[in-house]
Amino acid sequence: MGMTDEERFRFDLSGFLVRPAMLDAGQIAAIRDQIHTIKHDPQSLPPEHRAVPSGPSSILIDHPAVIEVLHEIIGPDIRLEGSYCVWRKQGEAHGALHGGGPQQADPIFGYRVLNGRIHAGMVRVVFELTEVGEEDGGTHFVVGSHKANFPMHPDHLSLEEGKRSPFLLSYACPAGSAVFFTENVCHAGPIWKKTEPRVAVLNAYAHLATHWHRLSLPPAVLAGLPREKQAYFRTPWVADFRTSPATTNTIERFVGNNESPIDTNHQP
Ligand SMILES: O=C(O)CCC(=O)C(=O)O
Ligand SMILES: [Fe+2]
Repeated sequence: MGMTDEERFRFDLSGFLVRPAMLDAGQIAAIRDQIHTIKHDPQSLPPEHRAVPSGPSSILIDHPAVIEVLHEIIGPDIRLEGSYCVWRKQGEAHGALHGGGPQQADPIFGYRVLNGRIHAGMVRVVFELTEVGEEDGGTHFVVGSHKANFPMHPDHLSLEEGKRSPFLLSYACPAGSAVFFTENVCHAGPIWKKTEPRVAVLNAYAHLATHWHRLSLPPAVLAGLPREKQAYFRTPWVADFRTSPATTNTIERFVGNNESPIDTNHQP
């Protein structure tokens, strides 16, 4: 169980890792269907299914082969900060290269390895629901930049053919694969080149004690999730010293009580 030595080596060296073919054909089809409806006819869905990660896509929240990697690269206590999906047509893009370099010092994004353990800040997991070829325009990474000590050099920030950094790499994978990357690696969602749209769910996980994205999940979607999946959206704290011994913010504790996953003090 857990990451293989090769996966750990690869993720540490490059800043990203692909676990191929983690979903079966039925799961892929159901999530693709949901995303198609979210993007083209959301009103036909019940309110609790109008955004990911709900309904068919809720299996992605706590997929065991994803969680085991996140526990090794973030730590045993994690939250899901945000989730979105794309139905990216040929010619569309997410945008330019971003991240990398001095962000390394930031506690939210920083990437450290100490005592034989990886401590990554925010980690994005892309579930590819379309087959992706190396040249198709999947997510691209300036490998190693998650550990860079100097600002990203402009010579390495182009997505233009012929001007790309030799360190800019992507991946090929079948539909149903998970792509993990530290948000500290310089990355981009370049122009999608394939005629078949890129369909994907992108989840951002972080340490239980940190909080970057303000929760944007519609309340009906959150309310519609089973308690053990809502637990991944629990409020960001680790220990409550009002009790003795201190209470820890575990998934088991959350599942066993009625607490809202939303910090009601901070709602607009
Ligand atoms: O669309 C992509 O491939 C990359 C998305 C991205 O940059 C992100 O979600 O942080
Ligand atoms: Fe990004």
